[in-house]
Amino acid sequence: MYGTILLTGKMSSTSSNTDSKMNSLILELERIGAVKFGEFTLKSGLTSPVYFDLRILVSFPKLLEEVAALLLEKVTRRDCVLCGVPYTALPIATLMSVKADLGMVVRRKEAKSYGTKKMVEGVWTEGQNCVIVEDVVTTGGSVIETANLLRKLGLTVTECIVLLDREQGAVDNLTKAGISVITLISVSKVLEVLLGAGRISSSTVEAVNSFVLNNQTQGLGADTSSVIKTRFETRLDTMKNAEKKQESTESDLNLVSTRLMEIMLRKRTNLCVAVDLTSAQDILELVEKIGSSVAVVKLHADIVNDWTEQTEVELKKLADKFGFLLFEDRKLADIGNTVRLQALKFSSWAQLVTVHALPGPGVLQAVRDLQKSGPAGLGVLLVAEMSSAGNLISSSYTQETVNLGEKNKNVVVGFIAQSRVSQDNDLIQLTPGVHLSQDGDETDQRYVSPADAVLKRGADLIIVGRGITGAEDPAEEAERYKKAGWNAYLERTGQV
Ligand code: 5IU
Repeated sequence: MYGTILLTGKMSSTSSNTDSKMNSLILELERIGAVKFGEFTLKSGLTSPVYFDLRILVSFPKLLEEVAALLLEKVTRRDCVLCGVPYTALPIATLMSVKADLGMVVRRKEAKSYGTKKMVEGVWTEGQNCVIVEDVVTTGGSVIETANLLRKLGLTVTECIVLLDREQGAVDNLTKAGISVITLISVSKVLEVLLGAGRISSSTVEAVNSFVLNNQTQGLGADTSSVIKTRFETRLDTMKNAEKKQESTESDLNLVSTRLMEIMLRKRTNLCVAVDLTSAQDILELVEKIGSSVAVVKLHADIVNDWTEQTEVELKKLADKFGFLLFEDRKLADIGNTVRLQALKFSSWAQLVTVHALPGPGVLQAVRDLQKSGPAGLGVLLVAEMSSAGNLISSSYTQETVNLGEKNKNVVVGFIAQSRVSQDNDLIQLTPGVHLSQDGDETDQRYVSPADAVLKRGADLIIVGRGITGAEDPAEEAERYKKAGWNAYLERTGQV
């Protein structure tokens, strides 16, 4: 099968020759199951329609050798040592090292607890070049981490050779970290070849393309002010560290708000769309159109005439595909036991729910009890203020609500409010009553613009309903609100 194996490290093949080698490599990777399509939960918690498992290459020595040979063709310098990022790239780098007679260094995952406590094994000279070898890159984070360690130890790292790029921003991130990247295969190439060979359908191609597009990681906040970055990233870091130390993250942190912050930064959006439609089909069609623009989709399941479990399944699929949270705006307000039973009805698909603080702390305890039932749990948004004219919420009720939220950050994500009710940066403010061209509706709704909601009222996210759902082109309108909301957010947080 792999009769002609190139191991000279020279650029000896013509481009069509290289193309056909690449095509057969992709077909082989799919055949052995190193490339899979379906539904896969990634480390990040996201569901991906494609999965690359190159760890299994070690069971296919000829293919492993071919991969090493093709990667070696990309290493142009001979004054370097190689370093494979553990573990998958280690055997690949080893083969490359042997065939090209280039030295290798091995990075440990954990420092030894005895002897020299070295993090990197091997011999090198101060300033010597090191080329990193990696199997798959998504954010490029592991390569950057490896490069930083090697640099600390005196090696010069400017280059990385990658077998497969998921095209989600790694090249950008690595370039910014001073590492130039050469990739052998991209996700687009994989899709093109497998589609051409009839191994996958065009709907699979579409699903993967959409996942890649909606899950870009480059420059997390490259155009984001340092204030938002500090606010959100401190939180994300705390979360990751707790996870690493396997500490319980239940006590003072809330997974849903971390996920929400992460989505906002990644998609650069602070838009929540209120999809107040009464037909399930209409809802799904609309969400498909606006999915790439939003951080949150807000629903009232109880206004939908034909809501079924299938609606929940389809909504979850869209949420995974586009990367947004589902928010059931139920406004729970009963005693704990009833609230627990009510929340059980939607905790399998929603990650956010509105709650009135008026029953007291028991209402939060009821939701907290359900936190473990969903993949990311259920987070509470307390109704601190309302947009409707003549509403009965008093300033002392607002204050009591805020106090309750600030004391229960393990279950409370933030507030629905018309002004900056809390100074606690861990809590997120969502502001409804936002429209670009109207002051109100024919009943009691009062509107402000996205810019005013963010700049004057302190919204972290704007909630927009009919401004988008009633537009002729909801996709285009969602983009317009997204831009208006995010630009205002950058402006505000840059000024703080
Ligand atoms: N909503 C408000 N105001 C509030 C609260 C909730 O408008 O104070 I609390 C909900 C109602 C609707 C959405 O689902 O937000 C706003 O939709 P329109 O943008 O279509 O008005």
